[in-house]
Amino acid sequence: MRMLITGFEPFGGERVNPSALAAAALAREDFDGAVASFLVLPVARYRSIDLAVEAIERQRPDLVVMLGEGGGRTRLTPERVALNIDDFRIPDNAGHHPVEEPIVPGGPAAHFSTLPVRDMVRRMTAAGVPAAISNTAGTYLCNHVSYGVLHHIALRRLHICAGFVHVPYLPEQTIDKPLTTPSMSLELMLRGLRQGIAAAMAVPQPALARA
Ligand code: PCA
Repeated sequence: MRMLITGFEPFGGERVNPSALAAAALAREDFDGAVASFLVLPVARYRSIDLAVEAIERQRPDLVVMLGEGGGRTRLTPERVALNIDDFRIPDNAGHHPVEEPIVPGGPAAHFSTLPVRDMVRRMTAAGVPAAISNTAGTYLCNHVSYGVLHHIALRRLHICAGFVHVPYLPEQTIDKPLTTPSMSLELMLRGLRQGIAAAMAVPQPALARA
């Protein structure tokens, strides 16, 4: 069983991105002998999808868990869906600032995550980690990469279970933010994400069978 975990580089004036730290830490862990690798994606339109797809084609993982910073969120949030729209609130790190543009012109309006989002949330909360299903990943890079990867998997009919999980800010990222800004320690994030990955690994065959 092979697993690819992605995170993002920092953006929006932040010095760190918790998703990259979590991806790197998780890839070093042992998940029942699964071989895990991680990739830190640029916050750059299309280049991010290209790099993720390239890694998928090279590694042919059974499971792809994409992580991103969801600043302002209180919980780990597995995303149910990715929309075919780029509507960036701020430019990406490469200066792109699309407004209401499709990611894949003519592509389906949305792709559902193929991760077991409900089981993931159940296991995360049972382990004492705040988590909830999210019904929108926004319209920035996280939604962009999620849609791009799910679209590639659908088009190529790959037997890969894939989806996106947003994580809150780390406590140290909130120092210069309003008093009520939520955050989560890396330790707690990892505890929850381990449960999420275990839930995804429990998805019955042939969903996880090699293509
Ligand atoms: N979060 C952003 C993009 C990169 C990241 O970590 C988002 O939620 O779209």
